[in-house]
Amino acid sequence: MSLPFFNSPSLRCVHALPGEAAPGNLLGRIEFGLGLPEPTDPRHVVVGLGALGELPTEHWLSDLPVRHGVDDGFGWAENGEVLFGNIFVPESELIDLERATRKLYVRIEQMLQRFGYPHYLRMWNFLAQINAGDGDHERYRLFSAGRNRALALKPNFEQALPAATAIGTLEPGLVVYFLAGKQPGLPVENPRQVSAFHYPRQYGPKSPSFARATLIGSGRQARLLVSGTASVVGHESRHAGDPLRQLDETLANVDALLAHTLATHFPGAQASTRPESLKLYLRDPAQLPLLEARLAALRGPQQVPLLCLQGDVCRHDLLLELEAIYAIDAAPSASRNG
Ligand code: 3EB
Repeated sequence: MSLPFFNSPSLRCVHALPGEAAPGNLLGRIEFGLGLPEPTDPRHVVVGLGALGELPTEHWLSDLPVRHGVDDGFGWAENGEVLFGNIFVPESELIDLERATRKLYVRIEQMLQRFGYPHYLRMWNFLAQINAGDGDHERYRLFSAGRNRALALKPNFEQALPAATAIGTLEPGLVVYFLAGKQPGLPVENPRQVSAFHYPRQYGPKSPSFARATLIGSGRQARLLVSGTASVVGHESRHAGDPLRQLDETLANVDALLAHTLATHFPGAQASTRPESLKLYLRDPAQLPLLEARLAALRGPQQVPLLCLQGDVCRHDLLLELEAIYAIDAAPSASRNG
């Protein structure tokens, strides 16, 4: 079967050791840890989160040749199908966090247009002290409002939102990295969850602008880029204080998202999903041992790479968040000729 969207990046995400030479051309390398030196290669990103396992680095690799450079303060790399971009904004430029975020996202939008990759696919946001500030002055809410004000400049922006992650770091400043496409991906929502862009007022003056997942790829080789997913059902946080129950609720959310994706976008196809890479953000690293059996089961017999990081989730009562990439293997639908 073929899908009504085409973004078939020869793109892989690999979790590995920093020095481990992964085969392929490098689009981006994200290193997680505290006190790491500032990168010099524009494709390298450093994020101030404690790495809890032995795989502290995420590589985005491509089979196609990659060009890279620096533009308007962004490190960038492109392969003709996708653009990887990244930027670090120091705390001194975040005094008015909402305005700074709005300006940053406007610059990102301009960059996508300038480079000819107008479609957001996936955004990662790492913000220091994400839960600091009360009520609507919480830093996450200010960030969220600024992001919304920038993205809402586009008509129908809620129909083309990217999958995203927003996590609190232990080091100052804001790190954003992203993937954008020449062709659009397909945003996917989760039937168990109110769309984040429709969250009610109680979570802030502007709702968070992201999709639950982005479907990319075509036909038989599709991938689902799953947003940071937490123990949120409807719009409410569940199981405050209980990390194991929060993980189970999170896994139920991911399962529902996968089932919904297959039912909606691969009807009648013999489609199955398998995880390719996983990332867990955990507020309190002391809780990791409690979760290990569940995580091993999630990784499956192949023991899919799982990157475990210490980070703050954007609501006080959420203890953990999981993001993932799933491959979707679909046999040609019986009603078509291949
Ligand atoms: C949630 O479901 C959890 O603001 O970009 C997850 C993923 C969350 C991304 C974001 C927030 C974001 O609302 C929080």
